[in-house]
Amino acid sequence: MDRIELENRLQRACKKDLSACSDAELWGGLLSLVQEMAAKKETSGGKKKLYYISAEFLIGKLLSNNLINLGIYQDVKEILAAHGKSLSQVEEAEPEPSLGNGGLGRLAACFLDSIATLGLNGDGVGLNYHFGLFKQLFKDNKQVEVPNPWITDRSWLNRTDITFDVPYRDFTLKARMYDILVTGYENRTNKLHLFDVETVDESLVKEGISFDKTDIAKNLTLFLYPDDSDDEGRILRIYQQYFMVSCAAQLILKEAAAKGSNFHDLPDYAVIQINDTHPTMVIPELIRLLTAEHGMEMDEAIQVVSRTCAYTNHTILAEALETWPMDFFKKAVPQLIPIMEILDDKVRRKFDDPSVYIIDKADRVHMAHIDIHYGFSVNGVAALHTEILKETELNSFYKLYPEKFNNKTNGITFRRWLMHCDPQLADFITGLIGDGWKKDASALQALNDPRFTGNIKILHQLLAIKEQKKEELAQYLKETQGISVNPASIFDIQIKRLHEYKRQQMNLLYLIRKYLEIKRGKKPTTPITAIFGAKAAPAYVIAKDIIHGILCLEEIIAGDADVRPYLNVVMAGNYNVTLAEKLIPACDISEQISLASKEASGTGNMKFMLNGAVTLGTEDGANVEIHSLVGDDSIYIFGDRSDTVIARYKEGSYKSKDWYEKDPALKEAVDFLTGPQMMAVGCAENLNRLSHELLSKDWFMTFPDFAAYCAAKEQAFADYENRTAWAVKMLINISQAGYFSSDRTIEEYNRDIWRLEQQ
Ligand code: 26V
Repeated sequence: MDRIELENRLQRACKKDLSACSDAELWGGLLSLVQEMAAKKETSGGKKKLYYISAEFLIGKLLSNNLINLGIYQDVKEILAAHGKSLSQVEEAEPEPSLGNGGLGRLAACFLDSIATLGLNGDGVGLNYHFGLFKQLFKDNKQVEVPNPWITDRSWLNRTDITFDVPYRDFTLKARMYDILVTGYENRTNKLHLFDVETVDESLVKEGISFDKTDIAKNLTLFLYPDDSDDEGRILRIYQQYFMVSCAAQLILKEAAAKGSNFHDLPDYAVIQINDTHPTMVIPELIRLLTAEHGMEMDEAIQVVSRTCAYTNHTILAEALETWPMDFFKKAVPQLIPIMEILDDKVRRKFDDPSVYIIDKADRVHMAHIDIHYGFSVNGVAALHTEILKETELNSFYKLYPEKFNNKTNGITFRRWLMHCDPQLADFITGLIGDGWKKDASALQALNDPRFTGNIKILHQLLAIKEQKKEELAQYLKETQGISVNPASIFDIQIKRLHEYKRQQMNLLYLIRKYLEIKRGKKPTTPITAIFGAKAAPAYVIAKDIIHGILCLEEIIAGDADVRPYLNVVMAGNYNVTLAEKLIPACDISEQISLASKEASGTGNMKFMLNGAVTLGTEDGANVEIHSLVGDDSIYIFGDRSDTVIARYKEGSYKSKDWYEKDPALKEAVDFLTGPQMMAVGCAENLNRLSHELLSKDWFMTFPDFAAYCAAKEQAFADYENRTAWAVKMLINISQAGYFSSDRTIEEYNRDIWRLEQQ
């Protein structure tokens, strides 16, 4: 479509002169235009289809991504500019759907983009949470949660005519399917199917994010991960999960039948990727439907379903591996119990090892065990993670089914995480090596060439782009959150879910130490801005205490004229995809400091690298692969390695107090947490609890890594001073990021697991 036609169509969609439109009106017009163009690229092509079922799809705002993928971004930007409008202002009018929590949900969104981009026949299936994950506010240096409504009159959601009945023990709910179009980059359009309950009632939410957890018909799709600190909250999760998978199973059978499947051949028509254990009930539900409603013999139904389902594990943290008491199923979905008992019984007849049973002695159902026994593929999400699954965490299963285990190192879509969030850098790269990298990310390797890494002018252009992004971030934080940051400082950024294993608390201890050092007169050559972004699960007490600690330090430094010019600590509020898109391009140092063995992969680490930040990290998750790609000189690796950590857990001998006693700098930082300055701005209960947790437990072993972390960080700050040498590190990181394109990951899923035809 040429520019004139595009302009005419946009004009028609907006129903008035573009110059006279508000940003919201322009957004609405672009929404209609994009929907129309995307729908034309829909294909139902392909006998076999992938169903990617996930509790989370952290899709972010969709306008720019869709404009890029439809190939009209630049034209639209220029058309708007000619009418005195700014596309980035128009983007601000779009609410961000918060249908995810972290990496797992964002990964699902990147995958949908790549599946469509590669021309594969695959849709996402999830839930239409009206308030998504909560919105985070800060009050008295503490996190406060409020609902995050995102469904406005006009939105990317399209209501469909497809409805299903979802049966529970005491009632049946009517489900309706809503679709969001998923555009591929210059390719086909797929769909994200989000199911909603017809009777949902937003007015059920009272104070903050609290609501009647027992009124399932009204509350089912209000929130993602409702508080599960009590049984009512936990059972609600079962209701939600069953709703999602029952709809998915009915949709899958309906679509397969429409294409001619007799269900004995279901694996020729459908493959299901189970994203972590939240959708696991799809296995017994499909078996139930095939036997009870379609007359298939139990044994065959189990066979058919096992050949259709594949499982991805995203964590080795014991508390995140779901097990549910049988009682919950009895209350909510008793129809699944006989099937789960049969599945368990078959396992018991075959294997003599209680660690692989589905139902344990305490009558709890181990969801991952269902996936592993009754799926045909089990994958981890980074090389180290898959090794740990095979050798440690899931070793008893690996011994039974070595052929099922495979690794699929995560990836990110370069459309959103480079072309959209840093167009200047994207153009700079294209100027150097052409635009082949947009379709084949491995082409970025051409940047690792002495013609570029040895060219001062090019290196300084790269630094100038980073400076520009830092300026833009500074302005954005000022405008949206009233936060001041100095763009001439080093931007050191840690953005991810708040969790003890990710060790934001270790970064906090470092910053306390730095604060005290500056107070004593040791000033950094270049000022440092440490930026955090993180939400803590509402019932996760220590995570909230860590946020409190960071916010208190932020206040202390802001009020200290001696230190303020040299060190700034900033906790940006309501961290989400939109904020990540601003923070990542502006970052100098990417904090990836999880306790080795605990971060399955990480995907933020990949986004930072692609945008020319240098990683400061442990040998954990995909950091290991980043390290081997960029080499020792372009990354800062520190701390104990996973085998040491795993051995220390096994020994059970770790005592944090010993480390505290023997490292005076660590002791001073820990003591500061409960010292008079923190107490003056903070709350004794939270600060004492945090300090006590570290001194009596420190389950994620921050103390043993603390000295090495500080040393590595100081080295990074020192190296930053040599600007051209630093720019070489940046360029090497960008040049090696191609491996982490989600297009590569999806090609591997398709080659090894899904086996869909490419169109
Ligand atoms: C578990 C739980 C348990 C309790 C309440 C809420 C909740 C929500 C999600 C989960 C599953 C956590 C799994 C997860 O998010 N894993 C992340 O997956 C990313 C994509 O593979 C990966 O990059 C991260 O390293 C991994 O932490």
